[in-house]
Amino acid sequence: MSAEYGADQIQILEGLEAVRKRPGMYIGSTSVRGLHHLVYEIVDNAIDEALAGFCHNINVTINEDNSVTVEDDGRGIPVGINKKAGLPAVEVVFTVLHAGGKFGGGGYKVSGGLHGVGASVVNALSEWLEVTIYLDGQVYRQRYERGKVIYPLKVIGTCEPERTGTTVTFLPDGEIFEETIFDYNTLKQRLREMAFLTRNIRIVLKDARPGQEMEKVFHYEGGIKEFVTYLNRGKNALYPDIIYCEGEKDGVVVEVAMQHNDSYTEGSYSFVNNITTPEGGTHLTGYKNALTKTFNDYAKTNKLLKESESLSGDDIREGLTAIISIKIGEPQFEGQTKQKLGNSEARGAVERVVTEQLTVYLEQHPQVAKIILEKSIMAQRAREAARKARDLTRRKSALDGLSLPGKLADCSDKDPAKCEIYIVEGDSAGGSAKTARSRATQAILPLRGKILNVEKARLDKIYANAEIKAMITAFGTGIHEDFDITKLRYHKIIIMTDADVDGAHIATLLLTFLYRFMPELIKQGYVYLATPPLYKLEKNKKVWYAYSDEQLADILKEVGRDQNNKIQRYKGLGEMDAEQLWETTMDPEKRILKRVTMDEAQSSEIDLTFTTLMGDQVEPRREFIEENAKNVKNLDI
Ligand code: TTJ
Repeated sequence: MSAEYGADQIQILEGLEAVRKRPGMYIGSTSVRGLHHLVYEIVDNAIDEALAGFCHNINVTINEDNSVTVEDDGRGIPVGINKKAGLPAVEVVFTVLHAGGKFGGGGYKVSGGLHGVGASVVNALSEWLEVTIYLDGQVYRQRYERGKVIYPLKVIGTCEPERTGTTVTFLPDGEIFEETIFDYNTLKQRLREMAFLTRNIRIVLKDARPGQEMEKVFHYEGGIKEFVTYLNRGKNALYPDIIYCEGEKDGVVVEVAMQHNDSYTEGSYSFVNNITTPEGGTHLTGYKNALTKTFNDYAKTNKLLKESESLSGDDIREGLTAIISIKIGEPQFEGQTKQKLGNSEARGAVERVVTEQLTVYLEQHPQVAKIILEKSIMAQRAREAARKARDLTRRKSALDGLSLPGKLADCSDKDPAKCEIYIVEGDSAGGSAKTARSRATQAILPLRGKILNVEKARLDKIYANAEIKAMITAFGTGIHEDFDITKLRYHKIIIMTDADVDGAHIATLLLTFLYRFMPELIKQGYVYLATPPLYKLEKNKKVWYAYSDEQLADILKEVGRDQNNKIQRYKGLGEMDAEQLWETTMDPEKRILKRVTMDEAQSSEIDLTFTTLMGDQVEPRREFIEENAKNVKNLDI
């Protein structure tokens, strides 16, 4: 350990010690999410250097020992002595806890750049961290362990004078994090997002771990325009352009890109200083105001709408994919999770930039304007029809009291906490489930055939759909503005479909419906997937069930492979009799349920996950964590 300890150093150590004592305050949590947050904190610093115009390449590598290296070609963190601290600036960056932790209330990220408070936090939470700086032909290095300086900044060699940049490698501390293994795909999603939001930066993500080597380059010359193209991939765009507005007002840099597709759902994602704001805020309000006003004005001026009529914002944004990205010096965040932008100047800035530029765009592109307005007017009519249909059902249920769907075999217990509803694909499987169930607490709702894809249907059609109506009435919560979670009749909503591609597809359609219409059910953890077995193995009157190919292989290894084995491959729930269905999939003592999770912060990634699943028919399973640890141990899902 270097030098004597002055008061400043003691203060520094106390600061980082506080981070180690309450890591959640600084990085949100010590779960796998917090773990990945460390990487973003470091990358943010390099992104700042890119925003300042000095950095063009960022390399992120997951190393063999599960440490991570972040490398940039910026100017290099200054190495000169910082007067106030009496230490090299780089040492200050890594050892002095900057004011106002991200999650600690009080302010947000402040510092030289827009980001950059995180480096000392990452350092404090790392078993070790090494920084290397290429600057003025010298290579500097310093090492820290759990935030403590191991040696003073030293020169370890020379480099070409043109070579500048910063390289940081750190190993997350196993004493702090519940999980220390990085997930390539998680980093990939966020780094891709960062690359879209920072036009022209080139980010290379590498996984160097043996057996899982991967590499991906993110470089988008079009920035957020390309982001919109990416989000609309696999959908049908209504016109070829990406509408793009950019400008600066009152110190707020505004960028908006948008394009409609032929779907009926809106996908707007807003960012402040490259950080996603799932709860929106003033910038999003400004954007929405501008859109509604500009399209209504245009429609009236051009006689596409009567003076007395007007389109709602929702109508105009039906099928619209948009990125709203602003950069602001001192963002203020509000709301419970501090994710909602509060700066009032942001509303005005976005509103003015978008109104001005969208007005010009529409005047110059009357064809595009016409396409959008035709869609908006259709949306308005459908919304009107849906409202009438809903009013009708509301009135009906007020008259009849709550009338449950005819197909529902309800349970007798009335305590929602004890009750479960199985949503079962197909009448025959529904029949077995009705026989098999435990009547007191398990209700069965069989659904016929394919479920309506709510991504591809308008509201009026959705409300007219029998299966959807049955689910809404069975759950008891209502939807949209009527939604009331306290009226939920079952605290477990269990989707039970065949363990094949079709079954996965149906499960995905059901989840899409829940995600779009009753997201609270997923957020609060009420939605589950049942796991029917794939195989039954019989040998000498003994029976095993396997829920994956790997598990079957394991069982075979244990019992031995010989001709006494009778292996049955289940293709559908219908192949099991009621007793087997109970034993393998419904008995609370033995079944495996996977709880469906949704990141509380809904981001473009989640939406993408759903759209991707819908498009590619990938099994939804990987998205879900398992409940029931006792059973899961010997499973490989
Ligand atoms: C500060 O102002 C003078 C020129 O350099 C500026 C700076 O700090 N640049 C900078 C920091 N570039 N890259 C970083 C950086 C990169 C990584 C990977 C990690 C950290 C903590 C900072």
